[in-house]
Amino acid sequence: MSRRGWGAFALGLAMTGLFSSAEAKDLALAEIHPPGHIIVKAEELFASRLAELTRGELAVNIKHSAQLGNEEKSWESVRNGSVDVVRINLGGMVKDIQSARLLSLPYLFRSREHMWRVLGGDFGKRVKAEVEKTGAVVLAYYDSGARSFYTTHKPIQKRSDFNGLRIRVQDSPVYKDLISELGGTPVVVSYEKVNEAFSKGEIDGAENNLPSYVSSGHHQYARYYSMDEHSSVPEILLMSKKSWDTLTAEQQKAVTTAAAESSAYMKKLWAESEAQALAKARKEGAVILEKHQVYLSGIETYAVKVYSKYVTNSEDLGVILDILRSE
Ligand code: GTR
Repeated sequence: MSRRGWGAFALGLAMTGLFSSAEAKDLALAEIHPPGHIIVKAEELFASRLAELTRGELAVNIKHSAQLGNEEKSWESVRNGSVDVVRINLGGMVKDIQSARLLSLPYLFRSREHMWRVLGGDFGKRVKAEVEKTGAVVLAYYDSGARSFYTTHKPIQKRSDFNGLRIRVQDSPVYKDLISELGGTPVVVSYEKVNEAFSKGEIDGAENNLPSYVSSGHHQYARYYSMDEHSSVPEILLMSKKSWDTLTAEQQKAVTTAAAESSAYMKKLWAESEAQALAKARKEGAVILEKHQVYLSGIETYAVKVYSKYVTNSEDLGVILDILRSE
């Protein structure tokens, strides 16, 4: 066969997918969690399903443990197109996305089911539309459970326990205001640096969900975990618009399907991963204060003061009231 003939033959094979591995397009996925974290497991499923659905045309390369930088960097990279896919928490997007600001308000959701219903409705569409204006495509939301406070020397049970405490927060004005309202001092530290901040005595506490509390090792420094469950801010999987536009319509469909499947997979595993984290924390010496041991009413009163700052117009007030009233 002539060279030109072989070329056409190879092209034909590539089009049928038989040459797919040679033709595979690598998609880097920025993740701050290490392997073994429930989120990374969901991303592994996303990668394997996407490879299957595209017969090897798209290969996701999970850059875990913040190899590509912290979450703030990921959020920037996905918007400017320097990273293909990122998984971040909506709590870190509040400076740019008003709906993320509203989602971060304390005590907004009563349960995971409540949060999922809200995300599945008009509010979820609003988040998607606001995010997509910034140059990122929303692929899926993931569970992040409820976040609670944990501290090094004494447990938080009531509002006055915050006095004088330096509490690590994500770089979010909502969280900073919450801690100040409660009487503590917010300290912004990126996730990967929290253990260092604990070991240097720069912070007295932090807040997170149980799987992250344990997988990060924070429980080894801050052994009092007070289940106040002050916020439930979901995780989000995003693709840069720049990368999205290089995909064929069929590949885009495969990306959306694989992302939805990975989110459903994680939803199924979430409760179990919380239970495992709780058991591990207890086994390794953490003292867990159950919800009824934390005097929520005192804390809630201060937390809701934050609402008045972030719910700034009647439309958003309507949205928040709808969420609070919805089943
Ligand atoms: C985790 C979340 C991360 C990050 C982290 C943090 O639970 O999965 O995306 O937001 O909390 O507190 O910085």
